[in-house]
Amino acid sequence: MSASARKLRDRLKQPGPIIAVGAFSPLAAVLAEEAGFEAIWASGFEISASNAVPDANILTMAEQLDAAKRVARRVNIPVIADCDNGFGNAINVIRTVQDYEADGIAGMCFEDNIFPKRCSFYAGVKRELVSPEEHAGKIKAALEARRSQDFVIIARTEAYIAGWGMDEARRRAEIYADAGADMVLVHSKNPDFTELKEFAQSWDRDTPLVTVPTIYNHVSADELHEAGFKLVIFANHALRSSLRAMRSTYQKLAETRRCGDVEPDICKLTEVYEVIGVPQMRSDEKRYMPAGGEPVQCVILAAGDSKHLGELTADKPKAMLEVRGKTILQHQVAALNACGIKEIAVVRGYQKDAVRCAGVRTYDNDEWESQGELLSLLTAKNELKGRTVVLYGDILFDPSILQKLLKSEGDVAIAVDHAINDQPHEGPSAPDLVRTKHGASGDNSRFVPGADDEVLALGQQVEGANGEFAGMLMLSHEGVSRFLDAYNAASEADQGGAFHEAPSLAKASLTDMLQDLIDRGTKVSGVSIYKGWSEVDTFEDYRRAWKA
Ligand code: SPV
Ligand code: MG
Repeated sequence: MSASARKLRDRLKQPGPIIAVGAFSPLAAVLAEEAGFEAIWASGFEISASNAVPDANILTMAEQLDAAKRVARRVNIPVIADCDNGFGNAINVIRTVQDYEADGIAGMCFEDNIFPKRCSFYAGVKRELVSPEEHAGKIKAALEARRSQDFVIIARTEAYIAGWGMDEARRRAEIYADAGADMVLVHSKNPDFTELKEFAQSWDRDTPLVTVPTIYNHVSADELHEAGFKLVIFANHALRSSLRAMRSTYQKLAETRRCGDVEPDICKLTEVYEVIGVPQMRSDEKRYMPAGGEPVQCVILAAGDSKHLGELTADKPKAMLEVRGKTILQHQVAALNACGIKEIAVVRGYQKDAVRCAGVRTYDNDEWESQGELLSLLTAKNELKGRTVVLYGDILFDPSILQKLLKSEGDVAIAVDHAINDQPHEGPSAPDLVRTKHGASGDNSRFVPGADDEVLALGQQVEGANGEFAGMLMLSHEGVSRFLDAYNAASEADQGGAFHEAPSLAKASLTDMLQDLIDRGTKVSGVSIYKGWSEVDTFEDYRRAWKA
């Protein structure tokens, strides 16, 4: 907690003026920090006004502290709190210091107004000051109450404000400096800066001076510094600018009764999102939460027939094979649901009427015999809107693989199983091989589960492969448009010839299209996995699936 007090202390020792700017809300404070201010002034005037009450000790100490600490939590610059008169006498000051310091405030200022106070600027209100001796007692109480010597105690005199002139202002300022205050604020509402300038120039104590130039506002921070002030407080300008902006927006809305009319004068929603950290939240969700926060849909490709399972698939596609009491499709739906994916579409073709499963929509590729997976996927084109997972319909997999895939930052990401080096693929059909950037040498020592490794090539005839495509693809919003653009370009250029490893674009598989994307310069991320999935292509695969 004392880190911010230390920061303020260190800064005060450095040359040049330091400007503290009023911020009455955490949002305002974030903007102040963004603008480059080095400190925040938790202004009693602003905090009171933002609660629609006068600055006259109407808010309690706890309310003022709450506002200041919420500001302090959101910024990395020190917060100096305006503590009015310490919210009471010297005894109240003790608790005020302890609580403000404990809540991460870097320093506090309190003035020699009586309790309850009146804002320095309100005209025609009762104004009384405590004796300088009483205020010195409060300063001593504050100095002894702080836990860290870094916590900055600013003593403020309202002598000028109360109309008592230079001599009383100086007498009080000296008493407060002698009592040990770290800084002394001499407040004035005289538009003519001459008198205050004279005060500062003739100030002969080491205690640095503080000023609030709200009324002598033609004087710059640098001129104030030149005159002898170290800390300059721009106390209430954000509150005043936002009041005017809000009033005009409300008036216009009430007049026109159409919210679009104020749109040109207000910031975009996205500007709000940036300031409040929505981009950060997005990446935190990816890092720390189970996948599935963002709506994701899935398309399962189950249109093809099976060449190696004989009678087992005579009346149904592989997706409808039963494995341990559930069909492969039901296993897939359960894994998708476990990852928060509820929007699931299945592309049917071979024995389409046998494809039945609760919680899925179906699309039909009636040309399944003459078409490949790519065109099957495109029959469900309506599903390709935002983040989309595409699954082969004959794979069983552990939901943790899907979780890893969903966490990928890549626009186009596939699950790549690196077990292939240790345990060569068995069975009659060739696996979908993958060569990735880091593992191109076949060295799996760099294998990090879930890590993204750029895919350089994929297909059944890939040289130097170090992984196998596990039949799981994820496209981000951007990935979907790249995928569709690439397909459209390929389709325009198509003259019926071979498309990558396929005899034609019509017969292309997913891997052909992915290779095409790579060739067109789109990065395909390979999310590293090691086993945890199986394809059901042969009797042997099917037997193993039952064992698992
Ligand atoms: C505040 O901002 O609340 C101050 C400075 O105390 S002034 O309003 O100028 O008194
Ligand atoms: Mg104040």
